[in-house]
Amino acid sequence: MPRHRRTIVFLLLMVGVLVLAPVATAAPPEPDDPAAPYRAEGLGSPAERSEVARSGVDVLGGGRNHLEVRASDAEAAGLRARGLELLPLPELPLPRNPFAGQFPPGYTGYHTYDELLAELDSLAAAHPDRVAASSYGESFEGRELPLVKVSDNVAVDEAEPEVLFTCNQHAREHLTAEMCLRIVERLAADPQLVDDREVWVMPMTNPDGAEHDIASGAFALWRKNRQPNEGTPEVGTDLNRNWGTEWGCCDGSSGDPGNDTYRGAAPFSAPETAQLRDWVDGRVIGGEQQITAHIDWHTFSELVLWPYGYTESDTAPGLDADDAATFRELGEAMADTNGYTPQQSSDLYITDGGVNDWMWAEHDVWSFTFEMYPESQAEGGFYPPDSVIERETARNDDAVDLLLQRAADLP
Ligand code: 0X9
Ligand code: CA
Ligand code: CA
Ligand code: ZN
Repeated sequence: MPRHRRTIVFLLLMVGVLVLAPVATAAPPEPDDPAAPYRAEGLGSPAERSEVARSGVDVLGGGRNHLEVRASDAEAAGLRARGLELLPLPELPLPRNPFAGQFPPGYTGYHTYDELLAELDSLAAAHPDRVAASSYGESFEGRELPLVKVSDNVAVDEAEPEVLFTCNQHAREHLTAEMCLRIVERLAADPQLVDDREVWVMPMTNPDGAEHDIASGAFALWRKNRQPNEGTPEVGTDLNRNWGTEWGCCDGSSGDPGNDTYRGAAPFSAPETAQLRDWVDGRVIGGEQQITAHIDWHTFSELVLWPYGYTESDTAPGLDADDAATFRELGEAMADTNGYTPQQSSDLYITDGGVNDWMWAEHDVWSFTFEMYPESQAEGGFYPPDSVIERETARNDDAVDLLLQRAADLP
């Protein structure tokens, strides 16, 4: 190519880069789901709510008489054809993010994965006798799965009741990572609380998904992990449908890799659930599971939920009437402290392959799901601004303390 032509080609390339680059960073593509939020009214029974949850729509949250969902036009028409009343909800005015990979303005109080690890390290450095930061494995994309132990004599495995808190199985539920972080901070600062307890915290059990949710210029509304699904372009498994107890039994999850509640190709097919399982299995020492109680934190709807999720029955194999009564009593006592609504998880809608069912069925761990703030999509849904973090995580301090207290004398 003659020299002047090369120059022209070079100049054209430069112009292309200059024109395209700002477009690529300032206006990233919309999430590829054009669905809109709705409130589905008049769902007075768990069966009706489960039916809607099964229809393929993205369930955002729910309560005693309703569900909030994201539905495409076709899905909304289908639900209406079944006689359902669908009220459009406001689309959140979510900010665009000028800094890909960071939280946008109004959200910078939330921790990215790197910021979370740095915070855990600095807490461990500040309280070396009470806080130990480590990892229980690696995510699909190779991120360390963070694990924190908080206890007196933290380096020693003492004969103390052990309690586990897990956060952020669902990527877009960022407030939950802040909840786990607060638990670590508060227990680290108050030696009395962990004098005779061993508290384990997994603040980000789905780091690939959480990072993906903030990776572009807009929140991705991402729920699952980031594992590819063989033979399809669809990415991700819903970690809270991938657990091995009654996996896929009851139409409480999806077999479609494109669905938000895809259960995965097999129980524990996600490295994130498999390694969490292995770690909990490893807490069986001398034939005895050391963990007595567990909360898996989610957003949103302001609920306290307990097993089983796979069946509407209050009792089922491994969960008798006494167990059900204890779950209810403890769940209600915790809900009394934060104003959430307490119920068996299947009273919301049926889910199979959820973590609570496995924790109880496999290890007799008193395992709860807390669905945090807000109550509704109308109050921010999965994306409330960082100004609520302090208030809405502190709201659960008493419930956490109560669970720690009760962990000593649970059956
Ligand atoms: O569906 C879930 O996994 C949880 N709700 S969320 O909106 N955060 O995705 C609820 C799990 C509790 N179990 C049952 N409802 N059965
Ligand atoms: Ca200890
Ligand atoms: Ca111990
Ligand atoms: Zn969730």
